[in-house]
Amino acid sequence: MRRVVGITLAGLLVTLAGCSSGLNRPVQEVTATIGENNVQKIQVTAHSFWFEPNRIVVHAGVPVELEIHNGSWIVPHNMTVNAAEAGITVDASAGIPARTKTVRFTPTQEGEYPFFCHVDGHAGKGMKGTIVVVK
Ligand SMILES: [Cu+2]
Repeated sequence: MRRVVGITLAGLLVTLAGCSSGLNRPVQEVTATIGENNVQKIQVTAHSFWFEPNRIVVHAGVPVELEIHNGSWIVPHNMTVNAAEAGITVDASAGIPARTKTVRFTPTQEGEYPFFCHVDGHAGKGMKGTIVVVK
């Protein structure tokens, strides 16, 4: 009986971890809409191991409010953007139990800037994406 429970628990943990690969996933693009208060709001879910969406289009010169939600109950995730030249510096960890983190920045320069999860080898498993700054 104990063995059956152990096996069931292991199966449950694997299911909860969502150990599906984020590699070769299709591009899912979302364009921010500018709200009444002149803020572009975007929500991103960090799954194990991919971001949804993985391509985020924002407008230059308009503040961005980015809400990162961890879609996993047991795997901590993060979103990092190192694009200080474009006004985008993000290092937001969405852990457990604080699974949602909101960050704000104002992109200043058009271009494409990569983002990734810096936890363990998650980026290599597919936790990567692109912030596209347009006029
Ligand atoms: Cu991660």
